[in-house]
Amino acid sequence: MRTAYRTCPLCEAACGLELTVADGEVVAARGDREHVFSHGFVCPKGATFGQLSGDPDRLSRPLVRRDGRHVEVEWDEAFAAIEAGLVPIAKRYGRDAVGLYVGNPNAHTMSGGLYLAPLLKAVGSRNIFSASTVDQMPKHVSCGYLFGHPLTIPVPDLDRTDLLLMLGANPWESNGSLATAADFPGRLKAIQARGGRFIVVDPRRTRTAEHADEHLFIRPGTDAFLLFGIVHTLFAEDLVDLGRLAGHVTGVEQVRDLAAGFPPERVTAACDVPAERIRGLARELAAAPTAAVYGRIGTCTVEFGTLTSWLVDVVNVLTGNLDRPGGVMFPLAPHLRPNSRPGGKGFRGGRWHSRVRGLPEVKGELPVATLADEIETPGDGQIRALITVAGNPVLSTPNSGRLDRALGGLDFMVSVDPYLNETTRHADVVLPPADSTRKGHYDFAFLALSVRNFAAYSPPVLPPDPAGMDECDILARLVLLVTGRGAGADPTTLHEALLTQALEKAGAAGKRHLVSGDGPAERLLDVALRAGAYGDGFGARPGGLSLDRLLASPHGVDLGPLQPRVPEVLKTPSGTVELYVPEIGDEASRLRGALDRHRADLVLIGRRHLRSNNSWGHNVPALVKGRDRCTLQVHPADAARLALADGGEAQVTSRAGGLSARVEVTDRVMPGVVSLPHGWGHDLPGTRIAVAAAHPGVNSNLLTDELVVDPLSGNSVLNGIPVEVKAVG
Ligand SMILES: Nc1nc2c(c(=O)[nH]1)N[C@H]1C(S)=C(S)[C@@H](COP(=O)(O)OP(=O)(O)OC[C@H]3O[C@@H](n4cnc5c(=O)[nH]c(N)nc54)[C@H](O)[C@@H]3O)O[C@H]1N2
Ligand SMILES: Nc1nc2c(c(=O)[nH]1)N[C@H]1C(S)=C(S)[C@@H](COP(=O)(O)OP(=O)(O)OC[C@H]3O[C@@H](n4cnc5c(=O)[nH]c(N)nc54)[C@H](O)[C@@H]3O)O[C@H]1N2
Ligand code: SF4
Ligand SMILES: [Mo]
Repeated sequence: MRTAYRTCPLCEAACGLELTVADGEVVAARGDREHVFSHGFVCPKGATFGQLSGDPDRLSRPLVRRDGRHVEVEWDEAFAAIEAGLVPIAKRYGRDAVGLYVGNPNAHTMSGGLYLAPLLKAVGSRNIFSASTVDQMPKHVSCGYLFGHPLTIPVPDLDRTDLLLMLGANPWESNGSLATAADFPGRLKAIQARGGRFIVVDPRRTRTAEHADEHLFIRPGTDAFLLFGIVHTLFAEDLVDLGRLAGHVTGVEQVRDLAAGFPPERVTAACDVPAERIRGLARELAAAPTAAVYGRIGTCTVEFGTLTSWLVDVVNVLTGNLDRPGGVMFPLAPHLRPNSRPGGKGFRGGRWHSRVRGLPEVKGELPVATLADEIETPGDGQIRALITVAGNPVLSTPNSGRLDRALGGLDFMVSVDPYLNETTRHADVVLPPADSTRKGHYDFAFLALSVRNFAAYSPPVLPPDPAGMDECDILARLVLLVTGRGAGADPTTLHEALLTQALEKAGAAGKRHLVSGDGPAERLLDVALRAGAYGDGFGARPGGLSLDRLLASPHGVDLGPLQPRVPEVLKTPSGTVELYVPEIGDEASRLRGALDRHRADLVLIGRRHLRSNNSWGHNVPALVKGRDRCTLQVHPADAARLALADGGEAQVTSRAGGLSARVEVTDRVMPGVVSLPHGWGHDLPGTRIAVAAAHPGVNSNLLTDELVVDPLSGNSVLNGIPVEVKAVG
């Protein structure tokens, strides 16, 4: 028996785990009490780290489809099958004929942070899709406009704020997103304990809402009205005060003009929040010593996602809370460097458009809502082969019934994934990466979104499985394969080329001999850390960060509370926070037009449960035990009106499709709103996920509509879907 420490890779909270290892297995996981950031916090998912890694359904060898069945093969054979299937398609039809979909866990692996970009570049296709367009793309776009770069995202300074307004987030279940905060619930309770408040705006009375000082129900998809009502009030009552940001902000007058069309009396009927309460929120945010507005999934996966995300930060700016302690602030991750000076090229989306629907590119990718169009529609640039890496779009993207059928029509498909599931069952070749116990971990994505600056690296807990392959090697071999260097090419070639590139970029071309790290990802991390904001500069700043320093600090290294970073952090052409761009003006006009829009009788929203993890936690018995969680929540008044009985079946239909679900009558949802969680629907044939298949639930994305997107980001609309519900039997 021995103890090992490792960051939990399952959600954005980045908790430190204390693992017990016996006989080459992780037999227990609990919170690491000495961890500098999570201080012993763990949730039920993190506690199953060992079971998830040791899941008997997890693939240990590649699969190749023969005569409609997936059979295990050796790695070389699998790569040879990919070369034979994929390369001729790219040669014959061009690069765009190969599409890629990359999913959420890529944000939680070192291979995703380091080897995905080279793979996308090597394939060279415009048909790149990711889970970002069913998630946070609106925030990237709004931050791109405001601060000049889509990754310059401010996070609420939870540990110091006096007032937190949270819209469309349920961190009591999700543990937080675009705000890495281990023990998010504890940090919220601490706000109250120090005399502050937090307010939740949500169409459901969530667990977070139950703990809040106030919960306001809001009609799904209408947060932009509420927020514009707040902005209107800030101007009307002369409450705008930019604080220390004065001189660093442009466009205030244009925002005033846009907000003129949204007085609280006018927006209240659309969003169902009383006008007096909207005004009150504006006054409270302006008066609080410090305040932060934070919006998440419920503000992004809606028709006005970018406008709503923009409004969140506009309120932060206008109340003087951007970039000050207790407001919203910009983290500085250890593998990154501050900018040398403010100003830059700024951000632009729509550099190209999707072939079939003309939807704009953003951050080099196209909206996943149009993936099925690109596969189904014949012509130049049609997707004939698909590569998926850590994604399950058959459960996670809108109108996924259609996508499921489209995947069946591909000429060739490769999936890098540890499971044979709803998506990968369509693959001709499945390449399963080594599990989390056998790989190192560093959070490239989430340390740049953390509410406190810190650094942590975890080495592999167990030695490599001789029959397995690390995901960096898998992705490297795919890169070499698609660039014509053969199925058998040695991945070391690419590892070394990337290291040389990284050293050059860090201005450390001659320092190769100083780099440490056992694996290729570790060596790249060492370079990034040593050249980063707190780095040792390859010896120039003794005591600074390096891989060795993190290896010697299994509980992480605390780097202190967030620091003000304006103006250095701004990459807009003017070097200021640019509140106004014409694209936003157009969206505000469109929102005006929606003020008096007809309201559907019933709209669908999603929800998350503490023991879920999008679509792939459901094969762990401890995470699915107990009552069926995949129920359709219906308000008692709607249930009465529609003659729906608690525990009975209901048929739910939308423009996109239909399904039947078990009804749960509850006043947790507001009237006119029904809720069904996503990530379920594990009863499709041809999968190898026994536990999940025994608890299948239904796929809520059979109902979501791929034809409606947030125009500026291309993000899918997954909340506020008009539906009809009828009792069955
Ligand atoms: N209706 C509705 N739909 C939603 C949402 C919603 O709120 N409502 N939320 C959306 C959001 S926020 C997201 S992020 C997406 C997620 O969408 P996806 O990323 O497409 O789906 P996941 O369920 O996260 O699937 C992850 C896949 O990665 C595999 N995997 C796990 N670990 C690894 C690994 O280390 N390496 C590799 N290669 N594969 C791995 C799993 O087996 C699984 O197949 O879903 C979205 N869909
Ligand atoms: N347990 C668990 N944790 C997870 C995940 C998981 O699947 N399970 N997924 C992870 C991922 S990939 C992500 S992106 C994060 C997401 O993290 P969160 O954003 O915190 O996710 P949710 O719990 O879905 O909370 C979204 C809330 O928005 C509400 N909502 C829906 N529509 C609207 C609307 O129009 N307006 C407002 N104001 N609210 C609305 C919903 O009722 C819900 O309570 O969670 C991560 N953590
Ligand atoms: S909150 Fe997230 S990071 Fe922490 S233990 Fe749970 S799943 Fe892991
Ligand atoms: Mo997500």
